[in-house]
This record gives sequence, structure tokens and C-alpha cells, in this order.
Amino acid sequence: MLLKDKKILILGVANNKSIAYGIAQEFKAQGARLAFSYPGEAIQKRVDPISEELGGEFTFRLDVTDDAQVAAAVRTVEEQWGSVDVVVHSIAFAQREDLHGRFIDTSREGFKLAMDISAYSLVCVCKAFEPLMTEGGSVLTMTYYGSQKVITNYNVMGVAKAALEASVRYLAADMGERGIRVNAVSAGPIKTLAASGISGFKTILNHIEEHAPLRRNVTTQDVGRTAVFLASDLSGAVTGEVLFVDAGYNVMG
Ligand code: 0WD
Repeated sequence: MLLKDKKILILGVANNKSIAYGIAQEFKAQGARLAFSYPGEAIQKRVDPISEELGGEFTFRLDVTDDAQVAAAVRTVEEQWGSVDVVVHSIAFAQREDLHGRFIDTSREGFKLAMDISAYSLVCVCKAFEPLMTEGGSVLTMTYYGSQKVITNYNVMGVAKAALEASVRYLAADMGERGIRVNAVSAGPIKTLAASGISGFKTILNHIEEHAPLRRNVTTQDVGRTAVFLASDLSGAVTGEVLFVDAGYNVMG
């Protein structure tokens, strides 16, 4: 029971294919106490039953583009739990039109939106929940290799992930003095709702199966198990890191 009684916020479950869902399942198996956020009513309908299934203690509304909702979420969590040990940030968004074709065509608005939801949101969530992380803790976010290398069609999301990974390092430096660690998992491609917005995603999956050292794609369970490590005291001296869970694909030339 590596996470026994740890109070953990899971941000970014959209359905049972979500990476955050796989993480929550593994956290549950390690004895964690869970609460889930949803960005609006449509997704609440899917998150509430998932929370029930995984023994979540409460759900709360949190659209990360809205500062008032961030503040309200902090109040809810404070009322319910008083403190928090772990925050999982598994949130990203870009307009579908910005996830194919030439990156050069990204509009100012599309760029801002992707950066706001996919990178700045980690900064604002850390700032908001830091006062509740009174015993130290761990913050986890999800990134992808497209931050480092050009992946066809990933486009503006690659740029947002680069900003996210740099934010992990700066946040780790800021929050370290309170004993709070901040890390990212760089997951291999997984067929989720977010991934379905990326043109040619199936081709990427096939390519990984042929070329990754382990000759397979990764599952949300693979990611969840590594997330257990990063959330638990086993990784007590690990912060500011980007840890690949990609069947080794990133080491290939
Ligand atoms: O191959 C993949 N699926 C990979 C995903 C590989 C490597 C990394 N990732 C990352 C994604 O970029 C994202 O950061 O993992 C994270 C989770 O993505 P996911 O599990 O692949 O996708 P999904 O199940 O769609 O969850 C992302 C959720 C949203 O879902 P939808 O599909 O409704 O946009 O992010 C949430 C929402 O629940 N989200 C928001 N939450 C709060 N406020 C907002 C928002 N404004 N926008 C999206």
C-alpha cells in the first residue's frame, strides 16, 4: 500500500480510456483517497460514475481556464479534506484545426488556447493548491515526446508540451522548499479522446509497435504504475524530472 490514506486530486478524467483513469485505478489499488474534477456538466455525467466506481470521495468542477473556478475548487477541497498530498494534472487541449497540416499555420488564438489549457494550467493549479499541501507532496503532469522532436500533426501541442516541461522544472524549484515535488510522465501514444483529435494517430501507434525497444505500445496501466512511484515516497528525492513511459521509443535514433 504505497499510497495508503494519501489525499489525491485527479484532474483530467474524461472517460474510462483516459490516462487519468488508469492512474486513478492504480492509485486506488495502493490505498489512496481520491477526488476527481470535471471541466463542465457534460463531462460531469461521465466523471461522477467513474468516481463512484473507484471510491472517489467527492467530485468538483474545475475548468482550468477560469480563475474563479480554480479558487472555488480550492475552497471545496479545503472544506472536504483540509489538505492535499498529491495532485495529478492530466489535462490538455488544442483546436482540432491546429492538429494537422503545417504548424506555421497555427493562429494566435489557437496557440494561446493550447498554451493556456495545456501548459499554464499546471502553473495555476500548483499555485492554487500549494497552500493545501501542508505536509509536502507530489504534483504530476502528463507530457509527450512531441515536445522534443517534430511529430507529424502534433504541431502546437508539441510547443505547449515543451512549455509544460520547462514549467515542471521551474515549479519544482519554487515548490521544493516546501517539500513538494513536481514531475512529468512522458507517455507513449495511447488511444484516448484527446488522441483522437490528432490526424494519423493510428500510424504513430503502428510505428511504435515496430520500432520501440519493447516492440509494443504502452497502456494506461503502465503509466499508472509509474505514477504510483512518482506520487509515493519511493521517489522522495525525484523532482523536476520528465520520466518516459514509452516502451523505450525515445532512445532510438
Ligand atoms: O497518447 C496520448 N493519449 C498521450 C496523452 C500521450 C502523452 C501525453 N498525453 C497527455 C495529454 O496531452 C494530456 O495532457 O495526457 C493527458 C491526458 O490526456 P488523455 O488521457 O490522452 O486524454 P483525455 O481522456 O481526452 O483527457 C484529457 C482531458 C479532457 O478531456 P476532453 O477529451 O474532454 O478534452 O483534459 C481535460 C478534459 O477532461 N480538459 C480540461 N480540464 C479542465 N479544464 C480542460 C479544461 N479547460 N480541457 C480539457
